Formats: sequence, structure tokens, C-alpha cells
Amino acid sequence: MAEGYQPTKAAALDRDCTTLSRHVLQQLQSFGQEAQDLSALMNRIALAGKLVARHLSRAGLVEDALVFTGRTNVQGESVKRMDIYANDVFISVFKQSGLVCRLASEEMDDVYYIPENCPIGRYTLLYDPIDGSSNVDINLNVGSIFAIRQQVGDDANQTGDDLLSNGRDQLAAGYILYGPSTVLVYSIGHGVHAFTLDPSLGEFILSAENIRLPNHGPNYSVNEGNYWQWDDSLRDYIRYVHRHEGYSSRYSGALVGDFHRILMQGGVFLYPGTTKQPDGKLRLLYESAPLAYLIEQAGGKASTGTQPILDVVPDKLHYRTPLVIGSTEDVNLVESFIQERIKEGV
Ligand code: P6P
Repeated sequence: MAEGYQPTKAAALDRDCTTLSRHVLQQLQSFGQEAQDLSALMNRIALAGKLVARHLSRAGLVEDALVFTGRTNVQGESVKRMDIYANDVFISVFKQSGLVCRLASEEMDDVYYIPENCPIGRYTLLYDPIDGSSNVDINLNVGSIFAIRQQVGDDANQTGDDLLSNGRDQLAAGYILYGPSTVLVYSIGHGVHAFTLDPSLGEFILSAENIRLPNHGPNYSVNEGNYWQWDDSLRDYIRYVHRHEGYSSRYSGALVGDFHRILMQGGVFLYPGTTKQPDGKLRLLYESAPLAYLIEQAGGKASTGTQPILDVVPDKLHYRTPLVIGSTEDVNLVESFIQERIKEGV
């Protein structure tokens, strides 16, 4: 029998057809309702990322896109116009999704409800719309961080209390890094995968699959300006890396970019508690927990210094914890200095 048409083995063509929503279904090997929901949710994340990336790319040209709004958020941080724009992009994009009933954001004091999506929409989006926004005005990388959880119970009183659970309840997590290219990194529990936005297509295209970070890496990423505000154990660690060959200090002031370097090259990122902020600066539900989910999926580790991040149960929406995250051996080394001081009873 004559052979049928044989398409060319164009790997690039197959890759360009592996869009995010398709990849989710491939990961889950299912077309069931939850798989379809997650695929649709990730597609909305991608749309939000494209809208934010477009605004950032013109921020210097668009009236009032930069600078501060004069407001401070629930964190007590000055709010930039870009923070508000990005926050509202996610609200608008997920309003139309029909799937998300609630959103929790760094920029909003309380859980935000989308009545038309409740109670059908059984998912909650937790996000930091623009992480590292101090970098926006100097055209350095910033990011968006997100986690998706399933609503537990009916939340009839709209307290959002079911969100106060540990990070192992996350269904999906990831971030969008707005850098020289726009990269979306996500996991739904089947490894960590990266998609790069192809502006000519307006699509995020698969660029790295099943990312695994090395057990040890050269980078340590921490704001050493806080050195004298740390516990002795963290100073012990810093003195160790200063005295040993093979370590490089890398710190951009934007968590997503610093985390992405650790994910891709190995090493450790730290934001320890300080005398001014004993619980650290980073928020659990929409910063540390999503990144901890990713790093464990990529073969790394994330802890508060004494407890796995994914085991921490917050008592409020904007709960903060110290963060030590990255290659397993490097996180273990930091933890060993902390344990040493605990043994000494410091
Ligand atoms: P510091 C940005 O404000 C942020 O939340 C993270 O993106 C970043 O890692 C950290 O704070 C930087 O904080 O105190 O070093 O300027």
C-alpha cells in the first residue's frame, strides 16, 4: 500500500505547537474536568503575563506607568502604578475565566471575591502581581508569582479561612519573569517546565522541560546589607562562603529573578529574619510557598531555616516567614549553621 503523507520531522514546528494549555493536558494525561480546568487556568495566567509584559515594555513611554501612587499597601510598602495595573490585570483576566471565585494578592488587604464566579468557580488564585517592583523604574527584571488552590468548603462568610493551610494544598504554582525575554515557569505536580513568550506568535512556547537543579551550586543570593540584623548563625554561614572558594554572590533585589538563577544554575537564596522583621520580609502564601512547591518539584529544598516551607500553616493571609531555598546541599549547609547555634543555646 502506498505510504501516506509523511510530514517533515520538524522538531521546531512540534515545539512551537506545544503551547501551555496543551502541555498541561499532556502532563496530566487526561482530558477530565480538573485537567481541563487547570489547562484553562494556566491559559489565563499566560494571558495575564502577556498583558503585564506588554505594559512593562512600554512603561517608560506610557503616561504615569511608572512612579509611586502615593499609597501604601497592607505590607506598609509604597505602591507603584505598575503594582496596581498588574493586580487589576489578574482580576480582570480571572473574572472572565468563570473558574476562579476568589483572588488573594499582596496588593489587597483581604480576599477579593468574584460573585458571578462563585460558587461554580472552585479555584482561588493567590498572587504577587509585580514582585520586585522597585526594579521597574530602572528597567531591571521583575516578576509575577502565582499559586492555585481549590476552595475547601463554601466560605459562606467570605473569610477565606480555608486558605490558611500548608503549601502542600497547592494544585499549581509558578511565576512569570519579565526580563530580556518573558518566561513563564510552572508546575502542576509533574515536574517544572518553562515557556518563553514568542512575541511574533503571541504565545508562550515550551523552552525547557523537567527542569532539575543541581544538588549544589555556586550562587548565594542574599541582601548582605542586613548582615548585622541577622542571627549569629546566618553570619556564620556568610563568613563560611566568604572564606571558601567557588561561591558567587548574586542579588538583584527581585525575588523572581534571583530564584530563577538558583533554579537554573543551583545555589541558595536567603531572606532571613532581621531585627526589624524577625519573621523575614517575604510572604508565605503568594511568594515562598509557590516557589517552595516549584523547588521541591525540581529536586531542591525550601525551609524557614528550621522547618520545610511547605509544612508551614499560616495564621493570616499576609503571613511572613524567613526563606532559605535552592539546592538541597546548600540549604542543608545553611540549616547546619542554624542547628549549631541552637545546640549552643544562642
Ligand atoms: P530587600 C521586593 O520588594 C521583594 O519583596 C523581593 O522581590 C526581594 O527579594 C526582596 O523584597 C528584596 O528586599 O530588603 O533586600 O530590598
